[in-house]
Amino acid sequence: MKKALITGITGQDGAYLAEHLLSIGYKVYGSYRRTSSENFWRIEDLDIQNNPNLELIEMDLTDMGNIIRLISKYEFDEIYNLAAQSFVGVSFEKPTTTGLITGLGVTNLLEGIRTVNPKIKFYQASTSEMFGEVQEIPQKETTPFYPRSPYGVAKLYGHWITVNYRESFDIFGSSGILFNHESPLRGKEFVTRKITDAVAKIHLGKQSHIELGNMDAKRDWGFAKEYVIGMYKMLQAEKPDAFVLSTGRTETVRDFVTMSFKCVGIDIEWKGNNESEIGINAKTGDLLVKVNPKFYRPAEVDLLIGDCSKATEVLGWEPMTTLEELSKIMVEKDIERNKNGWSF
Ligand code: NDP
Ligand code: GDR
Repeated sequence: MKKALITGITGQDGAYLAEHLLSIGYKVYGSYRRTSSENFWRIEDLDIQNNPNLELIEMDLTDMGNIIRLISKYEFDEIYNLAAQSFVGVSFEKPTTTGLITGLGVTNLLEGIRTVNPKIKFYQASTSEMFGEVQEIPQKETTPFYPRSPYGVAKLYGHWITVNYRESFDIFGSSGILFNHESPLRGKEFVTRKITDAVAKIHLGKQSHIELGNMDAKRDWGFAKEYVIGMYKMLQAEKPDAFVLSTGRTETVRDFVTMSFKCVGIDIEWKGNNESEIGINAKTGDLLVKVNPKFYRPAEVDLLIGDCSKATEVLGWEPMTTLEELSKIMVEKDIERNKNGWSF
């Protein structure tokens, strides 16, 4: 039985990856950080919390001694590093913390592998945020990086240190350069889930409207459940490498709002622009969306669109779910949750 460690098991991708690895016969160790209250709602939602092959262990990414002891104790075959301070907006307010966890945390894990067992395969959760300011359309593995946030900069460090340990110490370290991927397990601070949760609440009469930031930002959004399979495939490939996972389609935040309201039968009409833009119900004239500049970022990534042909060719991976289908899955789940008074 193969043994995998997933750091960040309490996050969106950690939960889906655990579900996938368990389904193909892995023993999965999910690491989480010590907090005053437990945060396992995602693995509960996927109903894997009582799976005998899932073991939850406490691990602090910023503590190398702790990491070395755990790697020695459990003898993992594969480590998937998904833990991070992952919210771009917050990284402008907490750049040092973001650097320590999202950046240096990667070195701590790689040092653990180098020290205990260099044969352990390592997956690093890299990101399209490393592309940042547009250098090329679409973005692929060879596109130059130009990060636009402390998060993007920290991830770029994690990306290159993985390459460096591969070249210096022959460690099987691969990076998945994943474009935005969403699901009903997405945290509500991220824009898609913020939108689908608000649409559900507006539909149920629990909220009047939603306030958002930059409506013109364009993202390449896919379905998280499919992206974690790409992570697994990267560690089964013949050799370690970097791979883009994306859909090849980009839409604005505004488009995603329009799409999500359509799921509950509401057509939205857009008026004004920038800070004065609003979205109203085309039938009733009710205000549904308002721009609030407090959600703007000090520096923005305007346009992301990925080319995943290398992953398709080498790994046989490709995205399946359209953005319309994804927004429907998310809105329907949020309606169900809001009806049940569920707050995550
Ligand atoms: P989430 O924000 O849902 O999950 C992040 C995980 O990291 C959580 O389990 C969180 O724990 C954990 N974490 C945060 N801070 C620490 C810390 N100090 N020590 C240990 N663990 C910590 O992210 P996703 O699941 O969406 O993303 C997974 C990874 O992939 C992240 O590294 C992210 O940056 C990256 N990524 C994500 C993309 C996406 O579109 N989703 C795209 C590209 C890359 P807790 O629950 O306690 O907060
Ligand atoms: P992103 O995702 O920054 O791309 O990072 P997020 O959903 O936070 O933002 C996407 C775009 O929407 C704009 N936006 C808003 N964003 C938020 N969160 N809230 C708002 O109200 C709002 N209004 C407009 C943002 O400005 C941005 O342009 C995600 C994270 O999962 C990262 O960890 C990951 O690396 C990248 O995706 C790929």
